[in-house]
Amino acid sequence: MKIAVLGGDGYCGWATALYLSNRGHSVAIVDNFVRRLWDHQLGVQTLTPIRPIADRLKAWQELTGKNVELFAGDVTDYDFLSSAIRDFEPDTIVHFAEQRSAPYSMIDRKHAVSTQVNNVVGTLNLLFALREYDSNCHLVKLGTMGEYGTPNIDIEEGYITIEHKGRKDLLPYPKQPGSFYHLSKVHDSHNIMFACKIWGLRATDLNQGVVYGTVTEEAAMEEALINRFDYDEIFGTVLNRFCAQAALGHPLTVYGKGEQTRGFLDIRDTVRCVELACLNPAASGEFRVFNQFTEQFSVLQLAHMVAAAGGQMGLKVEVDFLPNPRVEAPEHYYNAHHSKLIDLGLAPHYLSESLLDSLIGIAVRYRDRIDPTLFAPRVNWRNGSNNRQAGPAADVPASRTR
Ligand code: NAD
Ligand code: USQ
Repeated sequence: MKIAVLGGDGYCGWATALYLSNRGHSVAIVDNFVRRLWDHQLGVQTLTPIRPIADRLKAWQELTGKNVELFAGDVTDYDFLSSAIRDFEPDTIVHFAEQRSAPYSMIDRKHAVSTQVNNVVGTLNLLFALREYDSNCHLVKLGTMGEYGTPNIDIEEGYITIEHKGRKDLLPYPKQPGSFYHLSKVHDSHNIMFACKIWGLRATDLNQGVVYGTVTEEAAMEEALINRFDYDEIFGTVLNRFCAQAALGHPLTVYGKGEQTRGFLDIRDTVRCVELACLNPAASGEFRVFNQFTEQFSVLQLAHMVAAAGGQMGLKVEVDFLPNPRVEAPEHYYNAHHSKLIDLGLAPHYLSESLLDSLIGIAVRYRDRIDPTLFAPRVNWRNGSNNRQAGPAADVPASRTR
């Protein structure tokens, strides 16, 4: 297949682009590298030393003989996006190119607005570009499990049958997201569903859980292909952060009592799920939703797993309970269904099998690059625009230097 990977220089996108290229698909990356700019502005950097995109693509070409095309530009620029799509002529477009951090979107008004403009406008542009180019081209869009929030009933895969006053209907599952970032994903979902209905587009919304790990077969082939591993308070996701903290002997930063439960998956399963969605496209006019995660854990369960695995590696790991900077249910029911990707052939990698190698091992290897001042959470959901005073991590450009 010809597959365009929007956001292909990012964490999920880079792993996906290489994986699809390695499986024989013809791949193009579309990215404006704004994520590298945000890191710079915030004074943070990935634990792993990622190379510039030109070096990455050259290394891949030299190693495998496979060419991944690059279209450098902003998906919120419609003329750029539509011409890139017409030039490459993809069968499928995988859309990762969004601002994806909840804390970033909660820094202040400016960051909330820029997150929603970047994400909602980019996706809207893509819908119009698809209609203009070829409505048969399949859109595989990265959504998030956080669109649903934490309701006191089971979470279904996208839709729920509701009976009301004697009548029944199959309706989009209610959305109760927990940040302006997560809200941007809900707005995207609504726009995509509407475009499928009116223009007959075909789309799959992958409501992905929290991704962990950095090692995929392709990214591990050579140092120049290494993927990013974020551990700072803005872009670091919880398990990656805990592993970096364990590697440095810093107490694990559990927010609140750590009873928040979420769906998680290994990055090796992210790439496989995307491939499965590409190979089994939605029907014309169909807006399909898959819940993309493999296991669910509470934050405290994760902390205990990291402490136990770290202990086996000779690391002394303590757990710290910090006041939760986010507004989220301290304790809640969580049972989210996730069978559609398994039905298509996903064979999950489980956390208990990968934690040592893929996560703590990498964190220990690059331990000298860890800046412990990036661990403390400074962005507080309750502060509105006052997070600009909360610390250098919250300001742009950052005064924080390493
Ligand atoms: P990332 O920040 O590492 O990568 C995103 C990439 O998109 C970056 O390379 C960035 O430069 C690019 N980008 C952003 N806006 C763009 C624009 N306007 N034009 C062109 N390129 C742009 O993020 P990630 O962790 O790889 O996440 C990718 C997608 O997956 C996001 O949509 C995110 O919401 C979703 N997701 C991620 C996770 C996770 O745990 N990382 C979990 C669930 C869903
Ligand atoms: N948490 C801690 N300690 C930390 C960091 C986080 O206890 O040091 C807690 C948070 O309070 C939250 C949970 O861990 O309850 C998950 O936080 P996270 O930062 O790992 O993940 P989140 O903000 O939800 O966002 C990440 C990605 C986002 C994606 C989402 C999937 O950054 O792009 O959409 O995971 S989901 O959570 O399913 O919505």
